Amino acid sequence: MTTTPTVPQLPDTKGLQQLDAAHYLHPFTDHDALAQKGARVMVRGDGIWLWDSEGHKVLDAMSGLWCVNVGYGRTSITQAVARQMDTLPFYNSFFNTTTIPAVELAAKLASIAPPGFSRVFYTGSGSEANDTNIRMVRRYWDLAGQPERTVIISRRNAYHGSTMAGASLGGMTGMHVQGGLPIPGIVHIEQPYYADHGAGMTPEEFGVHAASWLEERIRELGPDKVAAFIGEPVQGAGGVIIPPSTYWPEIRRICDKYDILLIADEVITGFGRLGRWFASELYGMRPDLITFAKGVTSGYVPLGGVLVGDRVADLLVTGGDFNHGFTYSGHPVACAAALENIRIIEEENLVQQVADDTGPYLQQRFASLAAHPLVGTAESIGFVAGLSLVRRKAANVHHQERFDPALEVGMVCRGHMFGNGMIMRAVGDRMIIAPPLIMTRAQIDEMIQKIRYCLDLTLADVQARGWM
Ligand code: PXG
Repeated sequence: MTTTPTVPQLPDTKGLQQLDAAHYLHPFTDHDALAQKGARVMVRGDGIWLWDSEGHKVLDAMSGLWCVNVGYGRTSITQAVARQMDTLPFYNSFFNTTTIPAVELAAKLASIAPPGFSRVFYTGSGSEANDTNIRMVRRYWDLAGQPERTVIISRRNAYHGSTMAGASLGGMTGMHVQGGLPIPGIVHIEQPYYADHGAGMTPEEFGVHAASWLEERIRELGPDKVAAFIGEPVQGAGGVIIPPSTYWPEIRRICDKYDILLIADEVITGFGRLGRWFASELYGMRPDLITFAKGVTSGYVPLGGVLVGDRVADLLVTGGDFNHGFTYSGHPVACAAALENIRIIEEENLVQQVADDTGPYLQQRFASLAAHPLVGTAESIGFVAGLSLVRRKAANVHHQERFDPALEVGMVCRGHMFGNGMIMRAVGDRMIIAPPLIMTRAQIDEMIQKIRYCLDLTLADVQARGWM
């Protein structure tokens, strides 16, 4: 008879790291550097906490990768998944068939989506969903009798995924230089980042100005060539870039003027992260299509898709076959996980809690970090937040002095965070978080305390290196 040990056995970290280095190609990773350090092995999660293979407890302020909205350890999701696996682990939605979870989730999504969205197309990820968007808007314009409308306009420093189309829609130069991207038919305008481009303007003036770059580009291309504009309501992977309040309404006005479709990529901002089911509602975007993934299942099982607004859907459903789809479109297990995840978000009132209580509290506490000698600005909206590390502070953001990017101060800061039980990401010199939506006020206090402590360590480190 075997006995259950009361203290869980720690796995063989060194052995796992060696196997990892020998066999596992990680996403976005310098493998030589990783092999020297050895990968950190995560073994368990509960609530907002993770434990690694050496027994360290870590506050996961990134919700995994912007996705574990309801936190770790939700046994009702694992049970829903197990039940569906036992009943019907897979069936497809091709050839005039469907499955119960796929239908029920589609109806549920229609009920929480903004007005004018009654249909969904499922994918396995956010990248596939954005590929779907390109195919769908081009199909739409074909059916609408304007097949020459093919160009999609996106923005620099946007992130829309890592497939050929996703990376092309994205505006990451580091991705474009590898593999001859972007693919044809995708062009980029500048991002609405006030600190970089708003000198001499108020944020509100800058929002309208940044939107005018879209109109300029439409006129250059010819409005009859442009199919759609795509943007994240708040840029996530680009460093939590929060646009001025005037930006999206002006973008919508321009899209209306030239009859261009608007795609809101809500892979990060959906499912309560900004205190609304979808951030488009917060910003008055009124998009035609909404990309989703991540928070739809809280990352427990992969799922993504496109919420299709009635303008596009009405033409698509009467236009004959749309020759597009994936083996795992509407995967019943993923849909079962999503249904239970959404049920939890509703039962625990998490969207409202972020909107009315913990979101404003995080905003106030996070803003207090701007007093730190190393921090230029610190801003948040809902449950995403970012701060800029600067060499010399100034009340006017455009008078602050930044660090030489080659010093990689953000990575130094990230090292102190990771080394002290705190997951806070670095994007250049911006330090960013996106905590699980279940985080309480007391946990926000604990997190801010950890961040401040690690900023102190970074400051001492940067001064010791003579960088400041
Ligand atoms: N759109 C947005 C807005 C995203 O943030 C995707 C699409 C692609 O989703 P998939 O499921 O294909 O990964 C994302 C993904 C980072 C980071 O470094 C962010 C993402 C993915 C990987 C890393 O912040 N976002």
